[in-house]
Amino acid sequence: VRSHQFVVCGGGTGGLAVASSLARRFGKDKVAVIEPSDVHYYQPMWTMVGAGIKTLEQSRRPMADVMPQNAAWYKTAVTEFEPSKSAVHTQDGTTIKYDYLIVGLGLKVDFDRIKGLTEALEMPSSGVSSNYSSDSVTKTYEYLNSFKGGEAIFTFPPLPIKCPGAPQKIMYLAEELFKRNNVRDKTRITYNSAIGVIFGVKKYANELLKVISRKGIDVNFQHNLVEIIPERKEAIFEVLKEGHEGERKTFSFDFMHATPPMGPLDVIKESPLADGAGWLDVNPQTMQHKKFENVFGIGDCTNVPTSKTAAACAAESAVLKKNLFKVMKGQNPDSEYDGYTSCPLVTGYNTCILAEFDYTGTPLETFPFDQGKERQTMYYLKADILPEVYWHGLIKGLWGGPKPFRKAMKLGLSK
Ligand code: FAD
Ligand code: UQ1
Repeated sequence: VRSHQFVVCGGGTGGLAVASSLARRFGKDKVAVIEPSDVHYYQPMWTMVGAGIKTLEQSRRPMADVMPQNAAWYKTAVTEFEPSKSAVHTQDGTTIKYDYLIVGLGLKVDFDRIKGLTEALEMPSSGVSSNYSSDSVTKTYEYLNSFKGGEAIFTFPPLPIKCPGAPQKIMYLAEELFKRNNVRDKTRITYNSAIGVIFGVKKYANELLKVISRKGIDVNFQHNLVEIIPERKEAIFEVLKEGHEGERKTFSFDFMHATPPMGPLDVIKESPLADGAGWLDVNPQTMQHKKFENVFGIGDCTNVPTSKTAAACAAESAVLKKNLFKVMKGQNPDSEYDGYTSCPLVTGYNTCILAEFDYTGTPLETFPFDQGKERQTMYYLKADILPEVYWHGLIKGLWGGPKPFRKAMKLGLSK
């Protein structure tokens, strides 16, 4: 049995953002990070990797290089939470006790829930790819750039998923690439989404519908991918519309970008920390666990009702740290997360709509211009500036989101 003042589960975006600050502030070995992976990925770059703008290597760092120096790294997976004893158990048989626990395990990208998908991703020349895994993201560009025309299908699963903009961003980039490669006029592009809207916030949805109509993309809402038959290059969708119960439609494809359904990790789902749906049950304002006062959650693994993004992790990390320090002093955790999240909706090889909004779905924009418009500046922010903010700011615990800039730009008049 080992013990540390702080145990952070997961060395992803949220885990590192918190662990880095705690390790700096409290010193050697007060903080433990439990993380089995050798590498850390900047996943927001995978849209750009899929489009051939960046390489997979550019999105990757050795875990040892991003792990805070002062933290004790347990290179193993958490297998059980025992919050009543302030303990976690790991794959290698260690029990680690804590005063404070921070859970940032991310979510499960559930490729196996679509029959035939894993097989299709592994089969050479299947024409099926997905930006949602490091194993398949490089295939996206290989298939897109060698595409000779035909049917190109992009899918969106039932919510919640991480970065709900990503399944359509790659489609806009593909459309431009097809044009450049002179195959656009031989191609039908279809977007099949399990949900009923293109984007959850009306302001941005309206602009995206214009992009879709300009690019001549076919959209089918309430079409949920359930099966791929790779040998026949066919995909089966269930129609979720009222009055169409049980209806299935088969689409032939030459290329398909699949976004699999996502859900909570089993280790959280099966623990006393989960809500009824299996997500980490935290107070959406404070990030503190609803039952265990010495437990906090961050990022994709939590049940906070906002879009799951790295941008959300940034804002959550600032609130979480403030509230953790309050709780440590026996004070009330009164710093409030407003649900801030952001999605840089890349609409082409040099344009982007920078969506930013809160729990109520109200735009909460950083810059003093209308971010609903497609802009080149926002493309460069996404492609070249945000990666630096991530590596040098967010995962070092030094970037709590753009709120201070937003307030400065709006002369203190913004939320
Ligand atoms: P993660 O960063 O996924 O980290 C979870 C960590 O936990 C991992 O290191 C994992 O190895 C570890 N882990 C898992 N199980 C265990 C276990 N049992 N024990 C210990 N450790 C474990 N966000 C944006 O803000 N902007 C974007 O443009 C954007 N685009 C995206 C595009 C794509 C294609 C994808 C896939 C994501 C995108 N995101 C974007 C989302 C963003 O990457 C995630 O929301 C963010 O990384 C979540 O951070 P997290 O810490 O919750 O989880
Ligand atoms: C952000 O802070 C962040 O984390 C570094 C992202 O993840 C890559 C984002 O995509 C965005 C948009 C933000 C918000 C930052 C600004 C400057 C608006």
